[in-house]
Amino acid sequence: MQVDHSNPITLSRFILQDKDIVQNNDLCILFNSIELACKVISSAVRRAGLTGLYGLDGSTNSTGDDVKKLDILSNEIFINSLRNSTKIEVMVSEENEDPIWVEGVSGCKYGIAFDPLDGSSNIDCNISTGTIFAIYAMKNTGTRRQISDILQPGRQLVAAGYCMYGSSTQMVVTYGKGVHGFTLDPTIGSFILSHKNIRIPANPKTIYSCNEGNFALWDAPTQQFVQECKNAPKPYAARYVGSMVSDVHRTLLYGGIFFYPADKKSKTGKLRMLYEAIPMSFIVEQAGGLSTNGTQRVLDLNPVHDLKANFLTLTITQIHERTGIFLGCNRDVNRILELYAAQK
Ligand code: P6P
Repeated sequence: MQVDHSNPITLSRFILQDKDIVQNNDLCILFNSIELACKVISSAVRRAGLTGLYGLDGSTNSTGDDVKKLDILSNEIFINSLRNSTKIEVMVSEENEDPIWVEGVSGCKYGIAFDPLDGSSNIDCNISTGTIFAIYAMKNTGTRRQISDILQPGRQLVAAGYCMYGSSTQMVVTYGKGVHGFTLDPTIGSFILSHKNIRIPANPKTIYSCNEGNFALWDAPTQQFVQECKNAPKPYAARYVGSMVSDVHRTLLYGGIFFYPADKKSKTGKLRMLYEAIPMSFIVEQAGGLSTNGTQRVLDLNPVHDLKANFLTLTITQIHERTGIFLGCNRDVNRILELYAAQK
């Protein structure tokens, strides 16, 4: 896409000019806050080596991962910017055990789940990282606040996006009308429309992306799929960054498949439903692709579900719930679905 530098289309202008959304100024204001947070995080990430922000700060986050200083800072940046937006009632962050309820804004339309700096294990070796977010409509805007408002199936998402801190800083967003990419122009400090209406290629590249070190832990359909990729007449290329934003971004632009299945060690998968799997699945489907956990569409998974054990029914309302995921072009995800269906 050719960018007209004399008439740049910023994220705000792009949203405001969309007739479906322009009445929804709240969402425009919310995206402005997200944009500001991502610009500040991008600046911190790019200066990390100079400001000593690398390395662990010694704590562990709500999910037991070692926390890097940039994680903490990115989380604070995102929380502060969203709180100042006055449009968010509740936040779920990978870095916080419990939901963050914003005071003085009850009756807001939105809740948000985010991973402020996904792929942070790559920070010290300067591999790209990213911010992932999912915006939910609060069902109950009454005074009684309940986390079930944000524990909704992904098909009910209002919007989703990620910001990738790679060779350039790029934000990819969807609010249900296609997927659009904006590149940060550091000379003017604005995200400029650079990839309008991103679609997974109709002739997708043959790429599979996974942590193949887990091969022995996978179940048979996943193992068979990888063997088929290797034995194809034109063998697939293996590409894996280990940073979900990077691996999904490449899959979105080139095609192929990214997956992190549930396995013998991580029986419910590794990636988080609310702020990794669901937002990325919404984006990939909006770009013409598919996303499944092997048997179900990820956007149909319900984060609130009952666990029956010994005549007890425990309702799981884990905001850090995990899931297996296979996402990408129809050719490859449909093959996964066939292999899992044949296993039944
Ligand atoms: P592994 C990063 O820690 C992350 O959450 C995702 O960004 C990435 O896709 C995955 O974990 C990598 O996990 O086990 O391959 O290091």
